[in-house]
Parts: sequence; C-alpha cells; structure tokens
Amino acid sequence: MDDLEAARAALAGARSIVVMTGAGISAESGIPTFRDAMTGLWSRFRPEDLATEEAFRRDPRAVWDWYAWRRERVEGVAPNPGHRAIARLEALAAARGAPFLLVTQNVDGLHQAAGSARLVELHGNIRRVKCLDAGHPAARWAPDEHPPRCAACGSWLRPDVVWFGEMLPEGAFESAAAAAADCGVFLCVGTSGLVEPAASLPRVALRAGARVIEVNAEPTPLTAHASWSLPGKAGEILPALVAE
Ligand code: BJW
Repeated sequence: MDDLEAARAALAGARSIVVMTGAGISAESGIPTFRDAMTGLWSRFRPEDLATEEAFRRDPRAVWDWYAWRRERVEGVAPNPGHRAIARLEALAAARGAPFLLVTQNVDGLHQAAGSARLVELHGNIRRVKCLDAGHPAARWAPDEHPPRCAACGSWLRPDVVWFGEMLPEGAFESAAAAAADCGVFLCVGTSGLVEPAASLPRVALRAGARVIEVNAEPTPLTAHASWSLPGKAGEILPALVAE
C-alpha cells in the first residue's frame, strides 16, 4: 500500500477528523500565498509593514488600500477541487457519524463557498470590516476615504483579520485545540507552519496519538513528524485522498 492509499484508508475509517488549512489550498484558486518565494504576497511587501496594528496606525492609507486590493481579488475567485474535497470529507464524516472540524488560517471565505459548514476561522475574514477602536462591524463605507470612518464611533475602519501581536477570535483557538487533542486523524494542508499558535495544532494532535497527514507542495517543519506526507498540489492530492 502506498502513502496515498494508507492515508486514504486512515481518513475513511477515522473516529473523528480535524483538517487544518493554510494559504496553499487557495493558491490554485489564484490567491497568492504569504511566504512562497516567487509568488507570495510578502515577496513584494514586508509583513511587518502591513499586517500589524502599528503599521496601520503608521500608514493607514497604505494598509487599507492593500487589504481593499486583496478583498477585490478574493471576491473574483472561486473554490478549487481542494476546497471541494474538504467539503466532501465533511459530508462523508457526517454520514457515518464521525465528528469533523475544519480549522482554517485563511481569510478568503473559499471553504464556505465550497460548502464547508463545520469550520473555525483562526485569523478572521477579509470580507468583513470592523472599526479599530471598538470593533463595530461595518457593512458599507465611503469609498473615497482611505480608510473610511466608523459610522458608530468615528474611528478608522480596518479588515476583520488577525494581525501579528493580536489575540485570535474568542474561543477559536480553544475549539481547534480541543478538537485536535481528541481526533483520530489530523489532516494539515498548505501551511508553512511558521505562524503560532496555529502551528502548534498538529503537534497537539501528534502528542494525543492522532495520525497526521500532511499535504504540501514543499517540506515544512511538520513533514518529518507526519504519519504520511503527501507532496504536491492540494487541488490534485485532496480529491484523490477523499475519493469515495
Ligand atoms: C501549497 C500549494 C499548493 C503552496 N498545494 N501546498 C510563539 C513563538 C514565536 C512567536 C509567536 C509565538 N506565539 C505567537 C507568536 C507571535 C506571532 C507569530 O506566530 N509569529 C511568527 C512569525 C513567529 N503570532 C501572533 O502574533 C498571533 N497572535 C497571538 O499569538 O496572540 C497571542 C498574543 C498576543 C499578543 C502578544 C503575545 C501573544 C497572531 C498571528 C496572526 C497571523 N496573521 C496572518 C495575517 C492575516 C491577515 C491577512 O491575511 O493579511 O495570517 S500572517 C499570515 O500567516 C496569515 C496566515 O494565515 C498565516 C499562516 O500562513 P500560511 O497559511 O502557512 O501561508 P504560507 O505562505 O506561510 O505557506 C503556504 C504553504 O502552502 C507553503 O508551505 C507552500 O509550500 C504551500 N503551498 N501552494 C499545497 N498548491
């Protein structure tokens, strides 16, 4: 039995499943990853210049415009076969009564668009906007302001994503960690495993005795510890891994 076969059998019979995804799963939908040398968003921009509250306070226009550009890009793309395979995995798990949780670091909403329902967004969602001071959600804003102001309190609007140095959404990490500590199989897809605390989740699963499957185009710090490492593109491997 090769690794794909063995991993497929483990997934099909798992008593419970946690899937964690990163930017790699959306790469084949046309969304640049963060750290890939040639195409990563931050090969052109330094993250510390854009994805922190300090950066936003220093240059609110540049940060707002960068996220506006990315939001537009996200709204113009569709889920790929990798996203759809994960939604199918959730349906198959539900059909046999196995608990399932998808934990995504992505802010693009493509898992929901593919039909995933049981999911936790660790780093927020770029399609939502809230105000900087009070977190008031905003559904519309003045398009000619960069950034616009909150209608409720007048503070700047910002994307509802988690920047470096910020806490994750309340309860998000706790739900993900509890599921990781109690799963039979943990499937980790398209993440470099460099950003904490998300990167700790496969380690939590391994310590609890779960089988860990990694799908990634490149080796990561997890690769040597995974039960099965499946190198390649998520959009090609996941449909084969989740074949009925
Ligand atoms: C493919 C593919 C294909 C390509 N198929 N694969 C412990 C130790 C050290 C530091 C810390 C620590 N704990 C916390 C920190 C600080 C910090 C941190 O982790 N820093 C590191 C850089 C070291 N963490 C935080 O600040 C977090 N908050 C926190 O811990 O709060 C508690 C706290 C608060 C205050 C003080 C102290 C503690 C928050 C982290 C927020 C991360 N936010 C971002 C931006 C979101 C908004 C936005 O979109 O702009 O989230 S950063 C960015 O990285 C984004 C991603 O979700 C995240 C992870 O990236 P990901 O998904 O792994 O993407 P890449 O590009 O890195 O990797 C892509 C992978 O795909 C590659 O492996 C490719 O090979 C692969 N691939 N194509 C399959 N087709």
